[in-house]
Amino acid sequence: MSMGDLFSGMTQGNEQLAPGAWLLRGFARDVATILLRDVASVAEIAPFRHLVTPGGYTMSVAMTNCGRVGWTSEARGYRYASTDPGTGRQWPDLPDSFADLARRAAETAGFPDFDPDACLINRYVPGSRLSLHQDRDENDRTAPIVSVSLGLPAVFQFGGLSRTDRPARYRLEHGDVVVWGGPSRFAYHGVLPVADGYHPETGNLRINITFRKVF
Ligand code: MD3
Ligand code: FE
Repeated sequence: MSMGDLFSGMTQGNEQLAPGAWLLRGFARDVATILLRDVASVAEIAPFRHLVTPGGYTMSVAMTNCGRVGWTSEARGYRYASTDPGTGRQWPDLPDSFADLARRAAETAGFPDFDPDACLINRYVPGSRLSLHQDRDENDRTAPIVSVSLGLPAVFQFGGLSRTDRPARYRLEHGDVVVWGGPSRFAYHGVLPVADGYHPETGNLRINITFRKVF
């Protein structure tokens, strides 16, 4: 698919944030209830936890994973592992609803055949934040990352390839999907403290699901 196709056809209404970065407003809205049900099922097997960074800080965001490998943080660093350090068991399978959505979103943004092997689920309460970082623990550097926002809105920061590039800000709402590929794959990004609020589907929570290709 060419850039011209992307601008004229199926992605009409979608917003290109930067080269390779596409904001698909409301792309997951019609499956949000199913996704949230499946998040709850994953969390029954692999409970959300507040990971501690290698620097000794407890993260305000609680996390869990599903898929072949999951992202974890330990004293010796960040890594992908096939077992949940909290339970000692394999991460739960990627629910069909997740795999289907991730694939359709990536294809819409011009990345066909996206086959994620890792899915990180972040849970925010009001005040939770994620400081500016790069995602670079994945070995497949050609695959995009697909992110799905559910529940309370958040202000997302999207910077450049250098930590000191001043980030742009975007409000991400329930059902919004962003695909980060190509030159945007290694951009710095973060989430400002989530404001207090109420969402009919999640109460006072924001849930973010990211799909990654590690191997
Ligand atoms: C841009 N999550 O899990 S999603 C993360 O809302 C993470 O929970 C945030 O950053 C959240 O690592 C942001 C949007 C996102 C995810 C990955 C990216 C943006 C990205 C990777 C490269 C560039
Ligand atoms: Fe990230």
